[in-house]
Amino acid sequence: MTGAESLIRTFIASDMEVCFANPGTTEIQFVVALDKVEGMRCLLGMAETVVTGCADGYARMAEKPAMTLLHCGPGFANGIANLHNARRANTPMVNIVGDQATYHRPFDAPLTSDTEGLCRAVSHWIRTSGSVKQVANDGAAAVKAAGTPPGQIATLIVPADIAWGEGGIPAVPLSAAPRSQVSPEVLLTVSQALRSGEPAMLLLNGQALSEAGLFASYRISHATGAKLVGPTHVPRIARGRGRVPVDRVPYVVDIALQVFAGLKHLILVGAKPPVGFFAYPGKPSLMAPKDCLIHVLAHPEEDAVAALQWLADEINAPRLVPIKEEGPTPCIVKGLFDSKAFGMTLSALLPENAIVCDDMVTSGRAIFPATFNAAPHDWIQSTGGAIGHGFPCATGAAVACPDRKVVCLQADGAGMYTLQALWTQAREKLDVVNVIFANRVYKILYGELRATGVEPGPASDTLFDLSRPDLDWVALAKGMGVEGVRVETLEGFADLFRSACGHRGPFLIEFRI
Ligand SMILES: Cc1ncc(C[n+]2csc(CCOP(=O)(O)OP(=O)(O)O)c2C)c(N)n1
Repeated sequence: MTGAESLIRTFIASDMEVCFANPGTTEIQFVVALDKVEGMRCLLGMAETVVTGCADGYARMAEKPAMTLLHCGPGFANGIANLHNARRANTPMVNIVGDQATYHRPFDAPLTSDTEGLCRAVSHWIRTSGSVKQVANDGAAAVKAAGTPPGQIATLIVPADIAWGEGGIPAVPLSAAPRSQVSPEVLLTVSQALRSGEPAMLLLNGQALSEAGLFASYRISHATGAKLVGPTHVPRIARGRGRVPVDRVPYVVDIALQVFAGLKHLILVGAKPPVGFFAYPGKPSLMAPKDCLIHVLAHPEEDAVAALQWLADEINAPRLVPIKEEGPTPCIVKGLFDSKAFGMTLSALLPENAIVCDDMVTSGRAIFPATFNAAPHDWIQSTGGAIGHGFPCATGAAVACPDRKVVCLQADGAGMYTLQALWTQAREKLDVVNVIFANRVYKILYGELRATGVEPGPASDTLFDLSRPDLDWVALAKGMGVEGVRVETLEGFADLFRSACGHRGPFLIEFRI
């Protein structure tokens, strides 16, 4: 058995069943093994950042490690932007990176690079396999590292001669340690802060954004008056009718500062302290007031749900609290695009149990409260600020959950980074409705420029204006096998979205705004 085959057999035994890939010559032995061994579905992404974005969306929805197969240092490097997003989301992922044969490396052939250096930049765990007999053990260790709470990026580099060498031995799967429990001292300190009667807020992330985590947080909020908020970019949140309505920390610093103004206790639950996305002259980096005490109830790797439930019981919060409806009633709004009106319209039509992937940039700023009362759904979003996450993330989510409708809300500039994912959607017949917000500008960057007090000049217009020529998304989608239609009004969107949701398979709506 080759080293590659022993590795693939180990992954299958570790409950990994999908391989998102863009292989090359150094990965040929893996492809041979995938041909031979049953149990792993292969998907091609026609750019590595599509592959890594797909794996991210898949793992977030499948709730288990995703696998990628990438080609040498340059292939991995192409995938870094969405690996960065995945890392920020604590997504469990195993990357197999083929590389030059060990004895060939000193000859410095063209694809030779600092593979370890490139991989280290975004991986929590990294290893280069050194022996055919050991490579499967390395793979089992990689799966364990990926699954270590809260989820990690594990990268195994496999030189070609280790992959093709005979004598591979499949390894016994290794399981990751469970989440650690929050200590009683921490729980008591936080419960005292909540009982103080001083203004308090829970900033929730990761596991705390699950339905159970949100409900326990709601009980605490109900009993103490503490407010609840999520991060600006949520890795995954359970939301919709009957679920706890929680808004995100606003992106714009001045508005975010208002959210935290007057707070005396900020309690982090799987979250980091809230900071500005960027620094701006004269504005603070930390959004919480200087005199606000920051408590950590649960670190990202700890059992946040158990901690929240314990806390809710400890402060005698009732077990059953009716969830108060917030946000507008879903209805189909007419007229031109507006973020809130779009949210209300989407709310009226979103299928039950849908998965929404959000890479909307400015078009989505007011959408969260406007979709509180949609049918129950999960919302996943780019978490690391590297744009071009929506299409691939939606693609991976659709692979993980074939029985759920995936709705990809994609800004046009960001969409151009990874539009090849549409081709993967077409080829795999994935059930995704892609909505493109075609404003034909990098609107956010015009905003950032004007915020400095300067009006755009010829350079900014060249760099931030996406027209001349206008992108034709319907044609772009068609070229990749996805049917698309253009709309210019909310009612036009509503008609088309309703009919797209009545069919299976990929579809694209270009919303000219
Ligand atoms: C990988 C990456 N490259 C570049 C940027 C810088 N950047 C941030 S937003 C943006 C433009 C976004 O434009 P678009 O997606 O059209 O959304 P809009 O601002 O129009 O809503 C760019 C280039 C980034 N965040 N990530």
